[in-house]
Amino acid sequence: MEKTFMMIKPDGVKRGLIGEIVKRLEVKGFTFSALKLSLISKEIAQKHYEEHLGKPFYKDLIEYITSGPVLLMVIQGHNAVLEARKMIGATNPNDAMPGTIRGDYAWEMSQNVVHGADSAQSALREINLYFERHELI
Ligand code: IDP
Repeated sequence: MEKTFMMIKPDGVKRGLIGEIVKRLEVKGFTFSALKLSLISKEIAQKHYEEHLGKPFYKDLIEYITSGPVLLMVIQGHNAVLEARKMIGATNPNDAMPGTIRGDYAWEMSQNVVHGADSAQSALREINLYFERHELI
């Protein structure tokens, strides 16, 4: 079993998509190691997205991700990182296939509903950034 990190971003929470997205993950067969509604601080957001520092969209990205509650998730399953990324779809919703979360629910790159770690290494880094050890079941 592999663990990965996912987040329902502020636009997803505001639009009432928590249930839809959690249901998709459950029906697929993922199990949950942790689920937490949270308001992310600027400091944590900057750590999460440090690879994008200096890019034209960086400031807006930090403002958006800290603009409202997010749902933080640690999910587990076989090849969880890859399988979750497949379910999420392409970063740009215009390129995301129907049937993927972004393909079905998002229109804009800057408001693309969900985040999923892109490698096992990122998953570990992001899980440690958002969760204490005792929060993981
Ligand atoms: P990912 O979320 O699919 O892993 P990343 O390249 O890590 O994609 O980008 C992180 C987030 O930054 C994206 O989900 C998206 O919200 C935002 N982003 C990435 N590139 C752009 C862009 O060119 N314009 C606006 N927002 C962007």
